[in-house]
Amino acid sequence: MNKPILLFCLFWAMTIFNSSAKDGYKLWLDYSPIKDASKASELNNLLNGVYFFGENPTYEVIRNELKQAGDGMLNMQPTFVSERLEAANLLLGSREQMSQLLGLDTQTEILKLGEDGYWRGPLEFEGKHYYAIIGNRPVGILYGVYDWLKSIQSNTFNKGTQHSDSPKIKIRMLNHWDNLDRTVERGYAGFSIWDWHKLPGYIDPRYIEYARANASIGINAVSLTNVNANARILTTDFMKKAKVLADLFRPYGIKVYLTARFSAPMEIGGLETADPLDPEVIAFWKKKTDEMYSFIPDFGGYLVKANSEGQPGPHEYGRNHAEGANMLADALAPHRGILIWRAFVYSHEIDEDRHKQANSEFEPLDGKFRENVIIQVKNGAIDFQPREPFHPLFGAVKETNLGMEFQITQEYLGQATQLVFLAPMWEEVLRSRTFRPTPNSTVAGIIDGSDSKQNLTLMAGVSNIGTDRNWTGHLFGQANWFAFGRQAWNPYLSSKEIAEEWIKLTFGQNQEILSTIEEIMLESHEAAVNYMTPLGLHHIMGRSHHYGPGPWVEGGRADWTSLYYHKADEEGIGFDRTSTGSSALSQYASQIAARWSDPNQIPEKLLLWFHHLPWDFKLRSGRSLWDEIALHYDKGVKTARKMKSDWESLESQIDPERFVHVDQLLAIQVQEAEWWRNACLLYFQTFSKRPFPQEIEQPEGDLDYYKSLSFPTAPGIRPQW
Ligand code: GCW
Repeated sequence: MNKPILLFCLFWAMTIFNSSAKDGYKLWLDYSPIKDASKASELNNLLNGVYFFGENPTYEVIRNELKQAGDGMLNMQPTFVSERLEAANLLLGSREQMSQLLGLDTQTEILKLGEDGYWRGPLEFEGKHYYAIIGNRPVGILYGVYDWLKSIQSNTFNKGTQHSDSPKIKIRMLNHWDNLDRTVERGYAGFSIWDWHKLPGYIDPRYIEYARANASIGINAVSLTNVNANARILTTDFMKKAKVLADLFRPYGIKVYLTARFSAPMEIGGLETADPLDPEVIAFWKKKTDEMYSFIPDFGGYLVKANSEGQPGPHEYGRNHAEGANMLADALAPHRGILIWRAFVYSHEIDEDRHKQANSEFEPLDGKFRENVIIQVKNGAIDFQPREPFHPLFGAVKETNLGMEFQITQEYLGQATQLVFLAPMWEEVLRSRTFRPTPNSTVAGIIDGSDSKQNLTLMAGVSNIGTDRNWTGHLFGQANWFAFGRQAWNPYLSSKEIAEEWIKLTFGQNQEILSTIEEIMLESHEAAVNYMTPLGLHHIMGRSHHYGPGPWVEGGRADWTSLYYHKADEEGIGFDRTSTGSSALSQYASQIAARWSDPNQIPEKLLLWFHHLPWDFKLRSGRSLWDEIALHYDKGVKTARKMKSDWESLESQIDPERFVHVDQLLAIQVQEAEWWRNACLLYFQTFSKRPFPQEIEQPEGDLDYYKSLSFPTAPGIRPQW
């Protein structure tokens, strides 16, 4: 029997015979037993006397969490004491309720932490020492509890020191691209976890596990449905279903949002138009929205994709995005609802570089949107590519609330067969200097309001969650869900810190495991960029499913072909976005435009995004462009192989279930990396007509073979693509 099959059988046997098999279902909330006796007794002591100030549904959630934590970490059940402060060790409550126990300084400090912040630390009251977790609102206390439990699991808890934290972004949101029939657009982890058919009567236990997981990383908003929206979600029947989810999520501090299809007044309202200035349309949305709030009093609001990729929108009626968004925002405003309008708009009918279209549409509308509107902007101007320069809208508008949209699901980044840790990519975007509105502004500073005027702040991530037992298809997809929550809470965290947190919670404290997995994770994104789209290449994936390489994709809508983006010919390769080309660079601050217009000054990782250059153009290494492209592809493959062998070095230290799962997928990843390299280099060689550099492994295979591959059952495609 070959090794993978042998390992698989072992894994199967473990799963069958071991009900507590590590199948990833528990995510980072595994609460594994504490081995250190003194730490165990410290926690035991705290859990033996948990005192809540007052009552609240969120406290029930906390009690449940403490029970699970006590059970997992100590094999004990906490004792909840009520009315007897003297019997308590761990105090939980709000600043107001606990004010008589807190000095003025601590009270002021906590007050400054705002709605979702928490303070935790030692307290002395009437001669007795306690440990306290305090927030201004119950959800703050919940966040404090999760943070405290995390510190115990990762062995950093110190009872004697204080710790406080609060999120920098107000709305920390998952966007599900889930359809009502449970298919998931760009979802690679099975079907949608929302079982609309069985709602409202049947509550899947997963809903609660989902809410716990999100709350544990600070996520406080979810849009349940696909942005390619179905108006049916706004019918009374579906509102009743959504209400059940909203009620379940409320104690976890999570608000429900839904996607609104712009043409809903026609589809479910019987109107002849969806014109945002039409009084009947306005009345439809007002009535619909009032009805929604009668079911879900704290409904978050609507998320809208309009006039993009065939979705209906205000343009049909000669209205602009502000007129469309404001009409919906006005319907939501009396209920304090938020309207999130996506900036991902482009049309093949407009003869303008796709990179420029969103900026061209939204910049002139700056200042025209209502206060409760947020424009949700993808991190880059094209579409979640393995690497994109930051979107020029960040910095271009000054009077408009901008939110960030990242894609957690790995549509263009290996889907669920590849381990690609996305935090380094997000970190790169968040730290990018925009030079606007001030010379030191960064993307993070704009979206968290510190470099911009906005109070209403948002970070959204397109979910990678599905019905797969481990939630995300690839175990390491969990790290991306986790990282998204952490970066939405604090966009200045480093990907290294986040990786460490996740590894400790998922795999424990062992130093070798930690350093090996951390290295794998931190090199994985650059590796994927190298074997897919190095040096600024982009959008050269297989048609529609975006699985694997497809640099030859042509025909049909130009802006959905690869040729549109790489523009390879016998002269050279790359998209000229300087003033001699599409001038997309002029949408950035002048400091950036000036530097990036020069192929010798632009960061090489973005070179071909902005320049069309000859094959023998010399890079900073002294090598030709062609050689560098080839070397990057080859390097990507070599890193993928190294990731696999590094993982294998941990075989004796990781439980067989998770070891085998990841090991099999890494084997696929290596094959896919080789496929990418071979297919792209053989294809580009037909233009460059140059040999491959000696030092690389010579790409093998036959270009026609690669071109002939087809994947009609690839996951995650919506039927009409
Ligand atoms: O990334 C592209 C996807 C589409 C998606 C679209 C969007 C929801 O290929 O599947 O549609 O972006 O973000 O609206």
